[in-house]
Amino acid sequence: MTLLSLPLELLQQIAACVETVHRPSLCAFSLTSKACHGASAFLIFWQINITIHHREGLRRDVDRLVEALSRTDSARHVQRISIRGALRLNAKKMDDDEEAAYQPSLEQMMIDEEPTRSLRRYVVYDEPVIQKSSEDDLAWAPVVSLLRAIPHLKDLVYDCRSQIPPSLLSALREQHPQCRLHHLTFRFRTLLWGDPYPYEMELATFPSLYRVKLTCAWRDTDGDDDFNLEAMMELVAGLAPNLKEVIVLDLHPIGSWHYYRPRESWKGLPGFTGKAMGSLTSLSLKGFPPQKFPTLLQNWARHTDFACLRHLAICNSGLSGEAMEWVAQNHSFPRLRTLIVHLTRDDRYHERPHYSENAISFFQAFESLEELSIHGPIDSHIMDAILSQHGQTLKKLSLRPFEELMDYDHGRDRRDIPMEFTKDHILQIQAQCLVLEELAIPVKRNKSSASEVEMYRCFNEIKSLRFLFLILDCSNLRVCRDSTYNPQFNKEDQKPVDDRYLLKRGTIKETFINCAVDEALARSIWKTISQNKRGRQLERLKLWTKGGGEYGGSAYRSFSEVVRNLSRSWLIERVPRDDQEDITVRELGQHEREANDLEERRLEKGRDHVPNAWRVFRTIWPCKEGSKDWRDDWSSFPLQV
Ligand SMILES: *[C@@H]1O[C@H](CO)[C@@H](O)[C@H](O)[C@H]1NC(C)=O
Ligand SMILES: *[C@@H]1O[C@H](CO)[C@@H](O)[C@H](O)[C@H]1NC(C)=O
Ligand SMILES: *[C@@H]1O[C@H](CO)[C@@H](O)[C@H](O)[C@H]1NC(C)=O
Ligand SMILES: CC(=O)N[C@H]1CO[C@H](CO)[C@@H](O)[C@@H]1O
Repeated sequence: MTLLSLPLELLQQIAACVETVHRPSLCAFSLTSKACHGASAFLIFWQINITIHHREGLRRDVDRLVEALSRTDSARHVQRISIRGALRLNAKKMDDDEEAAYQPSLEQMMIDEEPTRSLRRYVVYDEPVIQKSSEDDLAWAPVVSLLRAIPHLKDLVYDCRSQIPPSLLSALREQHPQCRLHHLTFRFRTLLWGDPYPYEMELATFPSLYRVKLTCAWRDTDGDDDFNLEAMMELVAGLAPNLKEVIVLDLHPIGSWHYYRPRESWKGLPGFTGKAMGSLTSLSLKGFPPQKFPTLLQNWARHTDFACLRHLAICNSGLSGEAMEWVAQNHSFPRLRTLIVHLTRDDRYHERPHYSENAISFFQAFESLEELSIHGPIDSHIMDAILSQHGQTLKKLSLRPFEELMDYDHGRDRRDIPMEFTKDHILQIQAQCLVLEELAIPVKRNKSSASEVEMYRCFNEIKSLRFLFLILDCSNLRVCRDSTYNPQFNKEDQKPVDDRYLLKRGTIKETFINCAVDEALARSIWKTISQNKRGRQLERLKLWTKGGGEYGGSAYRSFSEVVRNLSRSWLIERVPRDDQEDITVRELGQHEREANDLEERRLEKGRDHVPNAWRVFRTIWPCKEGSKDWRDDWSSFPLQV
C-alpha cells in the first residue's frame, strides 16, 4: 500500500504526527503530493501569525500570504489570525518600545508567567485616538484586504502597540460579524476628559469584543489619574455585550508617587446603568498589592457573576488569609476549573494565626478544580485539604511554597521556612490524584544522596504523569531561622567561613554541591524518573535549579557569582517516536546566565566579600591541569543510585 492510497483520515493523522514531531517538516510533507497537501492544509493554515515592523514589510508579507492562500486554495482553512508588533507612522519613541525590548527572566520562562515589569513609565494618553481614514488608519489596508480574502474567521488576536484602527473594526463588522476579537493592548486614552471619544466607546462596546488585556494604574507617570479599571468593570457589566475574558495588569508607574493630591472621582461611562450583571468566564488580576484585596474582588463581584467563572488568576501579588476568608464566606464558584493564586501571610504588622485555616476554607470554596497553581505559604494541612477536595479531578498541579525572605521585617523576627516536600507527600499526590498529567513541585537537593534519589523515584509511581517540572531547591533557611539547627561537619568544615558570617564552611560546601547541576546530572535525574515509570511515559522534564545562597538572612548573597555559574536549568524532552528512547536536552536561561556572568566578571572585585568561599570551592573541585578559570573545573556529584 502506498502513502497516496491511504484514506484522507489516515493521511490527516500522519500530518498531525509530523506537526507534533517537527512542524517545519509539515510543509515538506504537504508538497509531496496533492493528497498530502489536502491532508495537511488545515494544520498549516488554520492559524496565521503576522508580526508588523513597518508599513512596507506589512504590505509585502500580506501580499505573499494572500498569494499562497489562493494558489493552494487554503483561505477556507484559516480560523485565527494573530497580529503583533507596531504600525505607527509618526510615533515618538514610547515606553512600550522599551517593554518590547525587555527580556523575560528565567523565572518567567520556567513558570509560564507573563514577562511584566510593573515599575515603568506609563502614560494613559500616550497617543491620540486614530481617526477614521487618517493616514494611520489607511496604513492597515493590507490587513483589511487579508480579512476580505478569508471566508470564515473565528478569532482575531490583536496585540499591537496601539489602539485597533477604525478600518479594521469596520472590516470585522462587515465581513466577520461572528469573529471573536481579542484585544490584548486595550485601553481608554480619553477617560480624563469626561466622556471618552466616540471611537473609543465604539471599540469598547463592539459586539465582537471577546477578550481584553488591560494595563492600568492608580495614577500615571505624568500625574494623571487612570480610571481604566473602573471603566473596565462597567464594560463587563453590560456595556460590552460579549466580553468574556479579562486580564488586568496593575502597574506602579515611575513618578506617579510625586503627585500628592487625592484622586478625582470617577464619573462613570456614558450609558452605564448599573442594572446589568456581567458573565465573565475568565478573570485574571495581576500585580495588585495585597492590601487592595478583598475590596477589589468585592468590586468585581458587583459587576460580574462569579458563578460563571471557569478561570481565575490572582498573581504577581498575594491574597491574604483575610481575603481568602472573605472569598470563602461570600462566594461560590460552581464552574471554576482553573485557579492560579499567589498567597501571602500579610503579617508584617500583625500576627496572622488563622492563615492556614483561612487557606483551607478558601480551597474548599471551589468544586473539582482541574488545574491549580499556588505560590506562597503552604503547609501540610493546606495540602491535605487541596488533595481531598480536588485530587480526583486535578490534571495540572503546581505547588511553589514560598515565605518572605527578609528575616527582620518591621520589627518581626521571621521564622517561617517554606514547606519541604517529603516522599510521603509525593506518594500522597500519587494516591489521590489519579488523572494528574502535569506537576510542578520543589525537591530539596541533598548532595545527590540516596535519600534525594528516593524522592525522584516516587514520581515513577504517578501513572498519568507526563510533564514534570522540578524546582531543585538549594536554599537552606534553617541556618538563620531555626535556632536548633547546628549541623556537624569534619573539623575544617566546622569552622565559620569568616568572622562576620556565622556560616560554617561545611554549609557553603553543601550549597555549592547542591547547586552544581550539569547536563550529566540532568540526564541522570531524567533516567531515574522515566526508566521505571508506571503508566504513561514521561514526555518532558524541566529542572530549575534555584535558591543557592539563601539562608534566610540577606547578608549571604556574597558568593552568588559561583552559585549562579553552577545553578543550571534544563529542559529534557522525549523525541516523540515510540521506536526509540531518544531525548533532547537543552539548557534554559543560558543567555541570561552568561550575560550576568559577563557583568560579574567586569566587576570582578566584587567577589571577595567572603574570600574563603573560594577556598571552599577549591576544596571540592581542585584546579584542573591547564584550566584557566574556576568555571571549567566543577562538575555535578553523581546520584547515589
Ligand atoms: C502563532 O502564535 C501562537 C501564539 O504565540 C503560537 O502558539 C503558534 O505556534 C504560532 N503559529 C505559527 C504558525 O507560528
Ligand atoms: C461576607 O461574609 C461575611 C461573613 O459571612 C459577612 O459578615 C459579610 O457581610 C459578607 N460580605 C459581603 C460583602 O457580602
Ligand atoms: C540527606 O542525605 C543524608 C545522606 O547523605 C541523609 O542522612 C539525610 O537524612 C538527608 N537529609 C534529608 C533532609 O533528607
Ligand atoms: C558565561 C558563564 O555562564 N560562565 C561560564 C560558567 O562556566 C562554564 C564552564 O563550566 C563556562 O563555559 C561558562 O562560560
